Amino acid sequence: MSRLVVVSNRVALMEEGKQAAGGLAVAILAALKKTGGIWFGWSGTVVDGESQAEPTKTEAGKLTYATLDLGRRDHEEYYNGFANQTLWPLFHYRLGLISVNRRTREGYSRVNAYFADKMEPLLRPDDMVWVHDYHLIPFGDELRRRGCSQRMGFFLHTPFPPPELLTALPNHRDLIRELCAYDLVGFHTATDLRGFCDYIRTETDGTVEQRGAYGTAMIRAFGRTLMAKVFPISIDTPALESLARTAGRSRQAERLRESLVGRRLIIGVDRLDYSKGLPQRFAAFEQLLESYPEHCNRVSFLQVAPPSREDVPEYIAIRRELSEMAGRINGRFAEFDWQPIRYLNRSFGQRVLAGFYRLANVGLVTPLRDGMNLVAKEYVACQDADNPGVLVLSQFAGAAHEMGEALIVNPFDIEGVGDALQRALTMPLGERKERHAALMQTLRRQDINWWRESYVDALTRAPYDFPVT
Ligand code: ADQ
Repeated sequence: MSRLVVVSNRVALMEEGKQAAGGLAVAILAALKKTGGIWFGWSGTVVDGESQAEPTKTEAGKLTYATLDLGRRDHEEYYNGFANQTLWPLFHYRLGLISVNRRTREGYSRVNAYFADKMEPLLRPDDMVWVHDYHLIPFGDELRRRGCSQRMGFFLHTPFPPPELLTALPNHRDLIRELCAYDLVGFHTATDLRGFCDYIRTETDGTVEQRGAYGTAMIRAFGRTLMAKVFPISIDTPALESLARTAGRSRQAERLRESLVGRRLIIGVDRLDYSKGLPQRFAAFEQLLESYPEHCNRVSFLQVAPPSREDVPEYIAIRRELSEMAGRINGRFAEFDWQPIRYLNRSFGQRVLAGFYRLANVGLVTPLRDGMNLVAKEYVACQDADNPGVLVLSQFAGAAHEMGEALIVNPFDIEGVGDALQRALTMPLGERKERHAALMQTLRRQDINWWRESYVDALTRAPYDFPVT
């Protein structure tokens, strides 16, 4: 069995025996523990001056964590700059928010080359390399330039936009050429895969051969052959189901229940990010109270939104906008004993969140564009099957491709989302159970282990040998 080498922008460094932070980290650790290997990437620390000269290695059984501190300039140009102010908005279809400049693109290339320099001596000839996300698109190409011929796969956690949007990026061909250095490129949905294939067809002289009815393509471009395939990421369904059964009785969940004094609860949980559609969501809740005043003083909306990427101006702006909106809507509708929106800029542990999800009658997940959205899946897995809540889900979340039994909404249609909330709050038990059971069937069949195994299996056989699905 080949050793696995995982490369991601951030490494979730875990002490032996401690639980990893998120589902993805757990899945990656499970894969690494099986095959042995390395998890390589940024430590999360920014230092004055140059980036760290040699990686810090931490051994944990068969697994080695290799991390690097980034110098301030590298962090600013690679991470805050090109990754988060150019690629993130571009990949989320937000051309109006992209900032384009040569300095940050050079910084992005420089840091990817630096990572490759530090990774290359750690690689063995029969290793398999699995690179994650938009920060590291050029990483595989940089390794190839250093003579590495190992099997290399890439997985994109964000959407992949259609070529009409992607071509707004100067030198977009360079980025896609770099992406084609991998043997396998994975996407969350068929829409993302189509964006990539359309780009190859329209912007290069490469070819695309669709394999099977859905989800797999053989790409020949830039002198290489690679496989592109859909792997919808998921959650650790059984673990969350069992966690939620007891988490509903945790101290925090009890406090939340008591504070509601019999009122219904709508919940939203997101990183504070403009892709998550939070202003539209607040407006939709306001619309619910306006159009269906019977919910005034009967429903509370809990929105948990820990700040992220606080150095980026657009994130400062959206934080201000949301605080103002929450204040205005609460000022308009609140009673002396009822606050319509409970807006919290903090994060909670998985157990507490699971308890909150279980208490909530409605899970409101309305990104304007999202690669997958794991919160949608977590909310469903945490419900009580005998009395489940209803998921209201944006059609623009990758999760909507697999979760058609949710109430699917257009997040830009504020009145439509308001009506969907009304429908969710008044849905009969029989319909709620039916929808929940159907959603759970998918979540049990395609959980995070299925995702990881499908990817690693495909990478083992990429690019030529893959089954017709
Ligand atoms: P994110 O944009 O971060 O991920 P998401 O898929 O919802 O979005 O994952 C967020 C994770 O963080 C969830 O597991 C959630 O429970 C947790 N989380 C969110 N808010 C929290 C809070 N307040 N406290 C504690 N935990 C919180 C990116 C892409 C997504 C894609 C994932 C995985 O943008 O589209 O689904 O990667 O590929």
